[in-house]
Amino acid sequence: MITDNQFTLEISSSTTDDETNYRKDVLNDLWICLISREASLLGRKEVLNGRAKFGILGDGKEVPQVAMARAFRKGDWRSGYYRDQTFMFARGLCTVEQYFAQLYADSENDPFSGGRQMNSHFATPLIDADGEWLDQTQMYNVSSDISCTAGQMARGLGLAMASKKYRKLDIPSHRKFSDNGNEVSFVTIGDSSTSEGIFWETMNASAVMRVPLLVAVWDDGYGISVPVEMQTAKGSISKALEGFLPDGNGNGIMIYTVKGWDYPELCAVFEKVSLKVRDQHIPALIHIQELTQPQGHSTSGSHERYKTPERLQWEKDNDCIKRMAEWIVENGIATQEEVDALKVKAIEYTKMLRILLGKHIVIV
Ligand SMILES: Cc1ncc(C[n+]2csc(CCOP(=O)(O)OP(=O)(O)O)c2C)c(N)n1
Ligand SMILES: [Mg+2]
Repeated sequence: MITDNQFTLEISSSTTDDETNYRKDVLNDLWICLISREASLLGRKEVLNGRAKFGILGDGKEVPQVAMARAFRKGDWRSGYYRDQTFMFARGLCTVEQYFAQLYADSENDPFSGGRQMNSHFATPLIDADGEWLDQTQMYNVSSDISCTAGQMARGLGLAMASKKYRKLDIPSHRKFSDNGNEVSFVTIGDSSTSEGIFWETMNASAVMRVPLLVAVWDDGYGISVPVEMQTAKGSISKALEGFLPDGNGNGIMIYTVKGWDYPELCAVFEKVSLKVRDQHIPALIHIQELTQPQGHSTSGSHERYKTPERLQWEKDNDCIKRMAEWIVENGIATQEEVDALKVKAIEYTKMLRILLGKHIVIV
């Protein structure tokens, strides 16, 4: 788990408590993004060096995920897909060690699937060692990830529906499952997976049933090698969905767009939208635009083969962590030197981890 105790930054004593806490929060988020990026870079190397079979990594999606983690409360559910390692690190649900254990299919140390699933296929337990239900209202809940894209939609809808039912029925013996329906079911999905039928069925049903579903679309402009214009109407899922916008009676889906590199806006949008969804049980979709894939889709490909030099340069210039760091410096939250020092620390931390992990790896 990446926690504050691994993160020690000198905070100037001349600042107020609020300023200090804000600065700490922002820099802690940057730290998580940096560690997550290093884990992705190392993850690809581990596969290409033959120490793991396949990797699908979360680089280029880090910043919106620290923002989503801030809005995610105990009792909430995530039904997502393979890009969400940064969210898991940020919410304290996965350590970097566990992340690599799953990449290595390490049956003893992968807590999510015992080495059976691909990497970044996360889950949290529902029962304790005695087979008793855990109190889900006191936990950050993650439904077990599956590899078929958009498969997370139906589960996310079911979880949201459960909250609606619990609010209506208020069953005393079920208090471990819901706090009067005040949960949000967070679903994450890639831009191209929104072309699938189950995405559209889910969106329609969520509006008809008025359930607390919040869908975040990580839009990196590609589904493997296929650009978004070739599979989404108008090249934009938020535009394509406009007919779902709520009417005067709150029937429909609230739709928001935000750039994936805009850290303050992402935090504000996730916070505001999740409160509305939680309180009013109106579904929402946040279209997170201008994300990137610094290393391409997965370890099985090389995006230099299908992206133009201009696109590759654009992805470098608009890397979400790069832009978050620029915002931090421009707004005096930290100096360039402090940001650079964090980057060095993240590289050292990951290298150290690689040495520790190496002791456990059997090279086949
Ligand atoms: C039902 C299904 N069809 C196809 C695939 C193969 N596949 C894996 S990832 C992927 C592209 C997903 O792109 P997108 O939804 O944009 O997410 P991204 O990887 O870009 O974050 C495809 C087609 C799959 N896993 N499941
Ligand atoms: Mg995509």
